[in-house]
Amino acid sequence: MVTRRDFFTGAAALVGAGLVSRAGAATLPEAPMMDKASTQAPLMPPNGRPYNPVVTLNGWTLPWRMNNGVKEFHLVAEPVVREIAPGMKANLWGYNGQSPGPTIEVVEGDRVRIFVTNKLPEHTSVHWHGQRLPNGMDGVTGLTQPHIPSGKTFVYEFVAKRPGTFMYHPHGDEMVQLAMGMMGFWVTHPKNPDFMKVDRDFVFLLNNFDIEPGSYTPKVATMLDFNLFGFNSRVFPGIDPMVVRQGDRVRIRMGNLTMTNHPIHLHGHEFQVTGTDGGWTNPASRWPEVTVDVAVGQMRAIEFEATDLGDWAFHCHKSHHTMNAMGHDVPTMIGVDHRGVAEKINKLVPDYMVMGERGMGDMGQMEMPIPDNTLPMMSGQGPFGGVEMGGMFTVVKVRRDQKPGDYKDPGWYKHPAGTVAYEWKGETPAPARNKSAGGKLMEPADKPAKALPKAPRAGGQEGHH
Ligand SMILES: [Cu+2]
Repeated sequence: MVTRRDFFTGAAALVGAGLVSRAGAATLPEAPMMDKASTQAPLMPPNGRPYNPVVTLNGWTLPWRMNNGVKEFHLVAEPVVREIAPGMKANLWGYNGQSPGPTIEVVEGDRVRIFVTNKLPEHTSVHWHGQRLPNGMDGVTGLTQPHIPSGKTFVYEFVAKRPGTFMYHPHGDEMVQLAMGMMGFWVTHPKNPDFMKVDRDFVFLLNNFDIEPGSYTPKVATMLDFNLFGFNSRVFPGIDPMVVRQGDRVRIRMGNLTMTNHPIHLHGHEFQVTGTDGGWTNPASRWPEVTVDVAVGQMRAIEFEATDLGDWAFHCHKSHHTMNAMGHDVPTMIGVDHRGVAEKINKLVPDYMVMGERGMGDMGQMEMPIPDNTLPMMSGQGPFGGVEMGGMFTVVKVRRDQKPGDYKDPGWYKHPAGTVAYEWKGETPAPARNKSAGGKLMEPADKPAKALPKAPRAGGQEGHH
């Protein structure tokens, strides 16, 4: 962590470099770039006040420079190429080489100066969602500041007054710029690093895109019918797992800049909502949940004790949000017997194939030719076969031997013998069912299977008559 000595040597070096009285007179801080879409190690603060850094899922934290006690960051708004998952890239707009932009981490009470250079083909601005700041730093084009024209750099400066969970995004031509991926996370750490301390603190934004299979650029006028849903502009199986050590207290912070709400669900553990973009929740107001709905423009911080070993699914509970682009225009064919139809069509189109007669589960396995630069609608291979998921899905991996601070993927969970659902190898006669006529319950006619437990019958009246 940061020592007092680091702090003083850092400050001394900057004072030696020349006194800077006004931001405008200073040289621009360096604008670090990122060219990878993988999760980067947390940035341990090299100077300034100490804090416990967050881990940005499939993202990174922006380094800063100290300038006379002011933390200076440099964001460059620009077109970027983002790998959405292996096999698909998208032409997005973002910051410093990626979309979303880098996470900004500061400490409560820090004076912060952010240089924003606009390399987009149109004007932009940056709104610092949730912050208490001077009105003129709020980033609403036309209302609180002029547009930042292409090629220009603007300076934002304020004190990070309130600790908590925030995000940033443009507030000018917003529909287009959000649809193109312009957004980033912001965490203001508490002055006291022991306040609400956790062992792992993951952050990411929820995204939606409408990118036609085979194309690279999102459709910017789409209102609701998006075909890609992601965490930090990645979709499963491109989203990294969140790796934790058994017994860790884990925080996951999410912000929603999509056009719809996302009920985010964790398997195997209960959590509490400990924070929103409005601040930490009052402990007396918390209750246990396994799903939290994150509405548009909201942020939620959830916390839980990682008690149970395993690979626990973590996903949006809207099932079409755990599905990639190819799944969105498939007709429902369940129960449609199209043997005759296929035969007739095959005479005209030899390769014609009908899909989905028995559900779409086969499609997760199918090696169907798909256009370039898109993803199968559901994919991802697990240790037992196809996971049949896409979009907003990843895994919380809880391991006994994961070292503190180690986020490396430990591979699939090795289940202890006898703890995995298994196939029944005995007889499987037709289950006993009631023969109801006109809603009247009758005595079961079929003999119940010898070894299988009786299936409860309609009405749940078993044993009550
Ligand atoms: Cu969702």
